[in-house]
Amino acid sequence: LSMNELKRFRNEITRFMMMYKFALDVMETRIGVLVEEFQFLHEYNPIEHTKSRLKSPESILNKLYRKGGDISFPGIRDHIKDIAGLRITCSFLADIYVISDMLKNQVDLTVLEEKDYIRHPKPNGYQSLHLLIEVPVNMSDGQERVCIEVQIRTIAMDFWASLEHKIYYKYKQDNQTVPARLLEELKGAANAASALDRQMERLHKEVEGIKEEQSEAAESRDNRIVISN
Ligand code: 0O2
Repeated sequence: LSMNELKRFRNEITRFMMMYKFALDVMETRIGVLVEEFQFLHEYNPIEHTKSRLKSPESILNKLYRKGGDISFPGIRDHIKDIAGLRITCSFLADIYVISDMLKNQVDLTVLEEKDYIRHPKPNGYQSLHLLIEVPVNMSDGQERVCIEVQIRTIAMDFWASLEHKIYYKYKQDNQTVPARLLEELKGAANAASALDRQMERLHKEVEGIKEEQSEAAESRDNRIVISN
């Protein structure tokens, strides 16, 4: 390759990756807007934190190689759907579906695929809601529709997935099979995380119910005062 060709190629890669970064920026802004409005209406924040990441060119190429796609920009676009990833960690189980429904209701976003590993956990116990979402990004020469992977989960699911990833990393890296006892224990830990999620959700609903009763009681007290005046 000549120096000029090399430069052109480097610019193409940079612009290609920029598109995914912009798509993440767009999504993060939208999530921020939803959360602020939700907090105003319901007096609590359903999101603990969000984290976005761009896949490195090296792991894009590794994945492309595994999937058998050709090394071209359209090849990468078609085969690798998680170049841009956004992880949303929610407080309670129900919040996951609230956030997912709010995203689905945005007319210019297209949900290409949904995988519900909460209703149908993976055999190892992994839980999360995965959405592949096409996001409009306005570039100088027109609009691009960029696909990003959104993972929505609770703190307990995130805790399990992060540690499972760390525990398995060594085995996965060396292509070794994971010992059956480890698999079983991690599945047990996933069940414990899931039980914790259900317990916290129940407590949250109980407290919400009490708050609602209190505000209804206060409202009817106020009404009586108005009438007696
Ligand atoms: P990273 O570094 O987190 O991005 P594909 O995406 O095509 O490879 P698949 O199975 O269709 O394969 O995708 P799926 O099931 O939607 O899951 C992809 C991502 O979900 C993974 O990305 C992980 O982030 C997460 N994930 C899925 N299963 C597990 C699991 O068993 N344990 C943990 N800790 N995370 C999981 P990457 O690319 O593997 O990694």
